[in-house]
Amino acid sequence: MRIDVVSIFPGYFDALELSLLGKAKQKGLIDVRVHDLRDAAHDRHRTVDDTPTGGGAGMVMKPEPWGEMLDGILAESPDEPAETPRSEAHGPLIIFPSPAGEVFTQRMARELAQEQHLVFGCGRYEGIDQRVFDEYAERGRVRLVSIGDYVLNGGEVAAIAMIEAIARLLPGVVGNPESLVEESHEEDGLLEYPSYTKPAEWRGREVPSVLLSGNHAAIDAWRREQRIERTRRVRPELLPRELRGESRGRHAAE
Ligand code: 6GU
Repeated sequence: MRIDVVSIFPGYFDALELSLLGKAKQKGLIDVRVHDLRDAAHDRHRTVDDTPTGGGAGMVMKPEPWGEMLDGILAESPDEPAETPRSEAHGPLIIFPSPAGEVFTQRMARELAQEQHLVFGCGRYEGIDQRVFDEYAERGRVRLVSIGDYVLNGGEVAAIAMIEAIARLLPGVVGNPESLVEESHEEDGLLEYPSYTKPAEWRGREVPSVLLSGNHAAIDAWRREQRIERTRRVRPELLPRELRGESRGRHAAE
């Protein structure tokens, strides 16, 4: 998968060199290229922002540097450009991280992991001139995506979160593919069960005895029960309908 990132703070993306993603890059499973938006700003101060037209607080990112940068990236895309404009089938997908976007989920990560070429356009200040979104939505596919209901200073941290969630789903990135299905938000939408390792007792705290029993059916049943309990307590809205009514009435105390 090819990933291009545009930002005025390319240094944020040094984090992608670490750990699993760094190895995936080395193995050629993902090809991440980070671009400094200021390279497409040609005045003496390499200006990328200006005051909001119509007034208001803060600054807005100017369209010209974005246009030059994105045109260059799209011209080099390894993905076939869409035959018909607005076609859902082909061509690179431009993602603008934005608190005004649709919310990023594991489902979306799985969907985006099918793409050949993703472009992340990270805005700062109060946002990017609307005509940039309109221009590229007319020429191809654009999505505004938020990583949750809180406000960050810019799209960089959100883009890193999304890239990690997407890249770890690509074949060969995570060593043991089975560890991908047994996690929160995968398979059945329940949260993960609690994990333990040795020693069997630590600071007077014991590992639940069922886990030491060797009875795999009992262990599976216990883990499933833990996942349901935890989901009901922390994220009741995630609980599948068929598990909703089974409350044991002790959650108010927790
Ligand atoms: Cl994608 N961007 C910003 N600036 N803030 C956010 C966000 C994105 N997602 C949640 N908060």
